[in-house]
Amino acid sequence: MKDENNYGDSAIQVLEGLEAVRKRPGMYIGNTHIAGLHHLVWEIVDNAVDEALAGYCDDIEVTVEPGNIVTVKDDGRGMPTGINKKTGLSTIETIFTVLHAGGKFGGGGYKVSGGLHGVGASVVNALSDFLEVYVYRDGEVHYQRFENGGKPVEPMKVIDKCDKERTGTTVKFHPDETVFETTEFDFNILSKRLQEMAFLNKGIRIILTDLREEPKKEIEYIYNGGIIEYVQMLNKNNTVLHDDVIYVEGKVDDISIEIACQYNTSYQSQLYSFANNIHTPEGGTHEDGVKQALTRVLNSYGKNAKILKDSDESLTGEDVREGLTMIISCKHPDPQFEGQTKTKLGNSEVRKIGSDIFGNGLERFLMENPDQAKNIIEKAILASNARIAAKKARELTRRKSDLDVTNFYGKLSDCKSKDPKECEIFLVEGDSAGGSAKKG
Ligand code: 1YM
Repeated sequence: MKDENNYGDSAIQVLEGLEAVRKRPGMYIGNTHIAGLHHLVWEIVDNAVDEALAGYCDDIEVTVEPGNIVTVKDDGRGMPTGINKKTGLSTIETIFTVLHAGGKFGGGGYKVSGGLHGVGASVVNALSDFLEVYVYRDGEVHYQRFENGGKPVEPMKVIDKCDKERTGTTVKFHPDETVFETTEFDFNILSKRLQEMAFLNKGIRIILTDLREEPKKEIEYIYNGGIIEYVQMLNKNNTVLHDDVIYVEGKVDDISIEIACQYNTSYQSQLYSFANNIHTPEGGTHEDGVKQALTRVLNSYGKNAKILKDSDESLTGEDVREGLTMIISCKHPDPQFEGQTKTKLGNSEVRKIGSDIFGNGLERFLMENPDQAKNIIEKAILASNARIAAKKARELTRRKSDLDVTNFYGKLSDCKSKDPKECEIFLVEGDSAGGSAKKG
């Protein structure tokens, strides 16, 4: 999958300076606590992942050195090294010093891995006390260093020759201690997110190395099965209901969606959705569409295959999600994030795309695997029966206690006096009309 839209040097737009980022870092990276600190790494890793998704990069290395210096290295094409027409600066300097440069707003490249505040390399530079970039391209090593919140020490220059075959980008930075509450990177936060990135972007190899303590820690993630392997990991401590993970993918108008799911014998559901590699815990249209299709297709298949009887109630969304482990990953050229925490996908066209693609894929899986289909539907029927039985039991208990309450309160009537001393509750003896014979 090569990105034909190689606009390289020309499409970068000049918007604002880095001072704005330093004044209000929260606007760009959420906060200046531990989460914001790690955002710096995600922004640089996102650019490398985009290069991988464009089809040019296989390996991404993230290294934390003593002193919390982070290096992110990829083996992509290397950032463009020419002069940018609009800024008159090298493209590299433009990417690192002009807010919103890097193509996101240029209309040329399509940046998939935009973080929550995906504004890229210049934000990281603005919030670092130093940043260095090395670009291996055309047999040369191009280099530039920035200090003190993104100020170039000198223009980009060629510092060495390299093998013509060698290409890639390396970015090394140290977060500004006057900006962040802490500048101590957390190995677990880094490794968890990098593993998630490797699951969500199959085939990319991501290596994390921590050199801050002896012995060094190193961990490598590569999942050729992508989200299929994610589901298998989530289900590893469960008994699965069918051996094959159901996997469906499709693309409409540059919007792609991938779904992997597998039932286990538990009663919980583990459903995680993502849009452009960002977790969407508030759900959204991608999740809605897929959930709708799951309920619709299991009901229709169940009826056609006579596993569900005509007299049976339809399976609800909750019935069909019991014991389900599912990953949904949507990639959209222009994602709209909504909700309380901006972690809900809002693009309305995605609902139908998700529903159609997953619906067709699931139907096909059920037809091709009738035994697994039967297990799945029978499990949902059990969930449905349990739900119906629980509802009946609830209604029965409620009716019984309603009866008790009516029996008691039916015998009460309001007091007539305004004087609190006289305002005892009157029990009405005898007649149910509650009119006459009142006793204190
Ligand atoms: C360690 C971080 O940033 N890699 C990276 C970035 C770019 C390219 C390749 C790239 C993109 C394009 C063409 C294109 C970027 N380029 C730009 C811009 N790794 C890291 N690797 N050639 C190279 O999108 O057309 C922004 S990022 F704007 F110059 F194109």
